[in-house]
Amino acid sequence: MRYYDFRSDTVTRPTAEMREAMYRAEVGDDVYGEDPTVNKLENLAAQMLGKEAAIFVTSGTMGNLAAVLAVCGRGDEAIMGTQGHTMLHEAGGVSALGGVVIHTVPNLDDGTLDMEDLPKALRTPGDVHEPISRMLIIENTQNACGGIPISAEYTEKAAEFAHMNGLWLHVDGARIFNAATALGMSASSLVRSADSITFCLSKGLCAPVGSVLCGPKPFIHKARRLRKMLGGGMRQAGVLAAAGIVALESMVDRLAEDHQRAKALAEGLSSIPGVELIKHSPTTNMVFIRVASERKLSNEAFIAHLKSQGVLINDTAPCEFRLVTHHDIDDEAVAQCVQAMRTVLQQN
Ligand code: TLP
Repeated sequence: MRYYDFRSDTVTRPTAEMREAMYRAEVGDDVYGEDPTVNKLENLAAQMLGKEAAIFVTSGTMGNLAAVLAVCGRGDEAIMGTQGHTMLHEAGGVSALGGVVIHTVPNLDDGTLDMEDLPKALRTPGDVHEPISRMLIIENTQNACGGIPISAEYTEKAAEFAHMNGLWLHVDGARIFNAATALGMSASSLVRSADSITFCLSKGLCAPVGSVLCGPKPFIHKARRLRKMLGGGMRQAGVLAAAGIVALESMVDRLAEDHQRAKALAEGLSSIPGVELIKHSPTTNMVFIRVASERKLSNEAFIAHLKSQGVLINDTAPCEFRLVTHHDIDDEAVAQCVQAMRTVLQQN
């Protein structure tokens, strides 16, 4: 049976061009800095994000963790959203491995952190009772709030606040190219005022593995030691970086197609009685829905019924679900998904 997989854009498989590039990749030992393909990817990424340097890491999670550990010592505090991926889905790594205190601020509906809440989250410098505020993390696109693109203006305001208060601004830009596409601007101008950014090659850009952390040279130098410490020194990683180069050179422009299909999917789904679009979606490649709860269909049963119709989705809360469009989702997949959901809800 063929499954249409809407669970995430992480499920994308490498394209034929990527597999060819991986096969032909020139490699060396990257821990010695001698893998020409990794070096090429890092230079390209730094240039595209407008930062001084970059480091290829195994995952978005490792990129964010290395960034936090490079800036915060044990007992230091990182401010982030209650709906931030670093808070919700990174296994508490910054605290478990770095002894970093997480200070959350609620995300507003539009994915941002309220500029009025941020000053209240600051600790008093010099007060021996308190941790030291060291870092602010924002996420773009903001996944859990709806895949929302966060504007350059907001990022600049957040940076101004951070820098005035001696904080480092890190952007978890796992899907920064989706944000840039939606906002019609370059990724580099979107994150110009941020100190560092992690972005993922392995989501909508279709590379099989990997993310890149970008920032100033001394910070990336620190991150290199941390990557080694975290077990991410990958030796002949050029085989993976080769796919990453294809991702950056030829997969960015097509993200607009995913956004178009998310719109078509949202339109189709919202025409089904009992299905409601939530979280302002879609603004990029994510569609969030609420399915009328009086149906008494558990999330597990709903997901299983859809699976039996060839459609895979994830839930995010009781009666709430996320569907993500990506390279492996074509128009037929969208039509099939809408049809499957209509059938499941008619029959249950
Ligand atoms: N997100 C995954 C899940 O972990 C939720 C997904 O399917 O969306 N930052 C953001 C904003 C992310 O959405 C993700 C992955 C990451 C970081 C982590 O990236 P990886 O999976 O490469 O560690």
